[in-house]
Amino acid sequence: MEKEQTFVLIKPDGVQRRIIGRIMQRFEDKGFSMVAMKMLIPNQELLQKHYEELMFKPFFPCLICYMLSGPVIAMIWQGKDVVRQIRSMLGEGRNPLEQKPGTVRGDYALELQRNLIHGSDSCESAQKEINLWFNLKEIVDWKPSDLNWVCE
Ligand code: DAT
Ligand code: MG
Repeated sequence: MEKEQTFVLIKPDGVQRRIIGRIMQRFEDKGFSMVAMKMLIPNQELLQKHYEELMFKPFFPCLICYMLSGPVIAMIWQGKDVVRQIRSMLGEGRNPLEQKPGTVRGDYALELQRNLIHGSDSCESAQKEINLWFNLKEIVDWKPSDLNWVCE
């Protein structure tokens, strides 16, 4: 069974625009399993850690302010090649205007900052982000009953 995991965050605009379900549907349809989920309003400290690599970018204060503006949905998704697959399903490249139709950002977003969703960009950052946003006991170990029909 493929245990690769990735961290996905539906940002405040995704929650306010009521497209949580449609986004999650895409990942379920592909054959991935959700193993943790919670809604929260993140605090500044958590966001600063999450985006620590961008700390010195001029847009950083604006990014933090936007991410603090309402509830988000934090999730862990599991499955074969899930880190790379979900990045491509989001629309890799942060500018939604450059994403293809069929991707989340390509279908639902127009702006660089209001790009709806975050997905880990590597297995290493997935582990780091999962540890930052979740406790071990919030992660559910389960096996979908159709898994043998999805993966060979
Ligand atoms: P991604 O979200 O595709 O992983 P990233 O990690 O480089 O992109 O940047 C994180 C977020 O920061 C991104 O989703 C939107 C915001 N951002 C990046 N570059 C920006 C810019 N030049 N102006 C405004 N916001 C920006
Ligand atoms: Mg990133």
